[in-house]
Amino acid sequence: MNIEIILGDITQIEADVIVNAANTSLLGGGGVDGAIHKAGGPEILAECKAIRNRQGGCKVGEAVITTAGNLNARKVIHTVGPKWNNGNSNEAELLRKCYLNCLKLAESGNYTSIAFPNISTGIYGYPKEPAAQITFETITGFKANGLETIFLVCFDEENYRLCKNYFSLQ
Ligand code: AR6
Repeated sequence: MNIEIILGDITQIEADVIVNAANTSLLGGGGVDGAIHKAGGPEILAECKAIRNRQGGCKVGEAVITTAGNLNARKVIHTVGPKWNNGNSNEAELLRKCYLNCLKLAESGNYTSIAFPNISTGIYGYPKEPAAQITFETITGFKANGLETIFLVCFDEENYRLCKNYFSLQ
């Protein structure tokens, strides 16, 4: 499995699957969620609403899949990261679950490439260093069975530097 760390905007990435850092409502928001819905167009929100009607949104640590609309991707996987609460609310395990459930969902659809943002490290306030460590451990510990390329798309220099450091250790 090939892992690429990129500094940039995830809406510009070409990959089978683009991961969104959503919220439990699946109705959109700011940050990367806002950017993905804006670039991908209304089809994504329409499918999110259908999922909401079926199962009532998405729980923290879980993931759901929709069309990618106008993005250069086949699918968007929406996952909901934990809000940082000083490490007192099982945040590390929930963040790990986000990455893992996205990877599993991508593999179950036979997709070969997936692009992640740095889940929870923006509006949800997860400190970037421990988040990068969890991202690294979860991605490198995943036994891929079809996935060939994982892009980790960092929007800010700090996440980029931290992720570069962790992933260069492998
Ligand atoms: N491409 C890649 N990464 C991005 C982009 C982009 N275009 N825009 C922001 N980031 P955030 P969260 C980075 O806040 O912390 C939303 O309102 C950003 O720099 O998008 O999981 C949802 O609806 C940061 O490193 O998501 C939820 O309510 C990372 O993406 C809430 O925010 C995640 O930041 C989720 O908060």
